[in-house]
Amino acid sequence: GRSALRVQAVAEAERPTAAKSSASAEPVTHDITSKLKYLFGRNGDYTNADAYQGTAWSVREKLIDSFNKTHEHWKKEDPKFIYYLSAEFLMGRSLTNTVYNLGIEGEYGAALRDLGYQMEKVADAERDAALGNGGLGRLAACFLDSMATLDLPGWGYGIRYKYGMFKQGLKNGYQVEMPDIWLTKGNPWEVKRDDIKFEVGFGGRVERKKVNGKEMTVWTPSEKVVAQAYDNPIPGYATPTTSNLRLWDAVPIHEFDLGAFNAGDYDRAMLERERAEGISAVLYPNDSTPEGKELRLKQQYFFVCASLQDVMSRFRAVHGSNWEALPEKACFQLNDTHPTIAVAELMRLLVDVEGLEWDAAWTITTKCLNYTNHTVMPEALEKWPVKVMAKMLPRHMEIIEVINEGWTKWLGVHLKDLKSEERAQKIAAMSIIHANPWNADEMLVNMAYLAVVGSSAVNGVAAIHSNIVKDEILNDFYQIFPSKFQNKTNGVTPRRWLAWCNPELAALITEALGSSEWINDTEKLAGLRAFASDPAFQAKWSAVKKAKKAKLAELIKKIHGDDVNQNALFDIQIKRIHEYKRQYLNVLSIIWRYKQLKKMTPEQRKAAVPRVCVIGGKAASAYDMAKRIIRLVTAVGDVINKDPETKDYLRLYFLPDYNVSLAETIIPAAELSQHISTAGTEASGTSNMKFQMNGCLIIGTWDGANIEIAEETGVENVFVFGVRAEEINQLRKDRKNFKTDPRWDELMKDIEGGMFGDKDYFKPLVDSVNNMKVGNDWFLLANDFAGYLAAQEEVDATYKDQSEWLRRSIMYTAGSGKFSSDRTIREYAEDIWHVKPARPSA
Ligand code: H53
Repeated sequence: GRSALRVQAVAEAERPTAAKSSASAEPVTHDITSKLKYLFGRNGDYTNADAYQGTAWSVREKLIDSFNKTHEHWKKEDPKFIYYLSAEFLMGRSLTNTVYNLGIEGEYGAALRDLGYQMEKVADAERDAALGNGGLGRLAACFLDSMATLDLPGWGYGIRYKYGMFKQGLKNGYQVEMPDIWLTKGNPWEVKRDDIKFEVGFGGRVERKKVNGKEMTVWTPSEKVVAQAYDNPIPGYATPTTSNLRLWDAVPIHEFDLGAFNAGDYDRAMLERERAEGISAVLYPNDSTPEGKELRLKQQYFFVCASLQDVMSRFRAVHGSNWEALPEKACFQLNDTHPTIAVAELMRLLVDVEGLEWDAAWTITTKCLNYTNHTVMPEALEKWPVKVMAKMLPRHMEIIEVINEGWTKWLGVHLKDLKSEERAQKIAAMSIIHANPWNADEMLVNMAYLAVVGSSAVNGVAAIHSNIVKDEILNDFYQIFPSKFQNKTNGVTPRRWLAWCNPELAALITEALGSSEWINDTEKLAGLRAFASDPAFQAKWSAVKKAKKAKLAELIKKIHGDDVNQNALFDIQIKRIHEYKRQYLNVLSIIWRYKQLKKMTPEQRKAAVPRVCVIGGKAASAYDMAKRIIRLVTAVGDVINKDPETKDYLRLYFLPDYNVSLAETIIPAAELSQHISTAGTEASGTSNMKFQMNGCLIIGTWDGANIEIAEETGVENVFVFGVRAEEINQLRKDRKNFKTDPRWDELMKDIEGGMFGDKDYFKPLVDSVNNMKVGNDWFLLANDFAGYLAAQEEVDATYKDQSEWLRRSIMYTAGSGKFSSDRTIREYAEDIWHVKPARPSA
């Protein structure tokens, strides 16, 4: 059965020798070995990687049982579904999450022990499913976990990339990128649906024709591919519900172009295959910056087209062509602008294929769709050239033109009280199709505008961000549709990001609170506040942190060969490398710390708080500045980690190939984490929430979800510094009048002068922030530098008082209840989706 998880079991599973009833483990042991025998032809003498395969293929069957039960139930009940359309799902590993969510970790842990293995090591053999870049993709994965846990009928829809996020290596301290070949050993977590395939077309021509006496538009694509479905079951926690992530693989229409093959034109026959497979081949490695590549638009249309057809075909099977009722049975969440072509595609399917009148189709479309904006940077919103769209999706371009005509006409009426010139300006500013501001000859389709016009609800992802969306980015639209705009502060799943990645802390929390109910009711974590100042509890809390630090130290040793001081403050910044996230500012403060240590006498140094600084994150392959920042981190690390005078007090390590599973090791070990984006630039951030849950103190700016985290934790417990979002426009304008701190000037000279070598390579980095003219230092590092150093001093002072530090640490976890994605998903379900739980019987 699927019992509610007892954290006691988690703690027990951790102990390698804990003798649990092997009677219950025996059938599982047998199942694992027979999987190895009959699926892989193996007989004994297994590696951890083998044990992983056997275990995963065995667990898969339990997962599918649960999946089938859930979907039988949903089929019978026919509830309204939410479909989460996302170009990215950053799932990470599945084994641990699956056994814990299904409540079968006890049996499987025991079975593996009987076979002589440890679950943790076996789980470590799994490759991450890295079908996403960063925050946006991981958010989608957390949302799936919460939707299933809350029994909400809902699926994710996306692309089954053959190559996910690239693997990052370091060569002489520079980033190198390697392909993520993640499917070579098979994927036990997916089910290929040979019966679920849809055609997706591109290019070609559009004609008006009489079909059965009715004037219709017929699109004849010049190129077609098939979208092949793969289902990835998503187990909820402490519920029989297992939902689904359906990913599409692009395959050729004809296995071979037989005509060409018979004529001996082998190359041409293979071309179709290559072209089709190219669509789902690789994830674009960009995070929060658009990649205006045609293939990217093709990917977007590919998965949206297949997903909409799939939903409509299931609807048709039950409700026939009663499309007016579609919004009562289905709604879609557009995760950023990436799936926005859905607005035009749903119109096309309803009007051209199903024969509905335009206005009826428009009502249905706008009722079904909702849009989440995830970025404040206007240049990061997708805009596709009309030329590209018209060539690749000629019918969609027409539809968008008609939508825009109707929209601008409606605006004209709505704004009739404005003076005609002003009205014309407003309409031009809100037109979905507009000229490229940098190239007046080029017309663009603004995908965010299309999404807003085509949706019922538009939301931002943290309070400050939603306000910026309303007041700046989409202000014109907000003026017209104030009630469309909402906030849904992001969240993370407390299963993966606390209970499963930190079972020791989970066990302690459960012991203190007297139950493990907090795992799906995180508001209960507030009960920890009562223990925050209790010395005995602090001692236990600290012991867990120490154990997790030891694990991270082991990892650093494995990667860099160095032993680090485990009593040092573990100071972490892990996220995509981006100028707005300001890893550079972090490095500058580390250099400053190093220089201070160098000036001290050995006695003075002994009084300093030792730190182990860790930075990790990938740079988009074409993002030159980000790559230089990585090199600066490694170069500074090379100098300070070897310096015999200071190396006991300060280290800096770059951990390559930061991904979900690495985060699961790093976050529980962190004591201080850095979220130091320029105020008003990070839409939300979600790793900040994961650190908070794990009792890690935050040094951060007044930005994104940091603000709400500080409010929940007590602002006085957070190291806040820096300018406020309202100030940045003015500060940017005043750039040339800004007087830099003398310490800043010194650091710039150090880097420029070659203190860390590679001075030519670092020159553009120095120039990007150090030349006090308008436009330089766009992210205001110089403005925040002094405040940041002061906040760092406060960190040191607080760390010296361990009981105060531990009190704060407990207060962080206690204040993290709001940041469960269960809360976020409940809000989406109630305020936007209007979907209700539908739990199958156990
Ligand atoms: O989305 C996260 C936010 C984070 C934001 C991130 C994001 C991407 O990862 C990619 C594209 C994009 O527009 C935004 O940068 O602040 O927490 C989830 O909402």
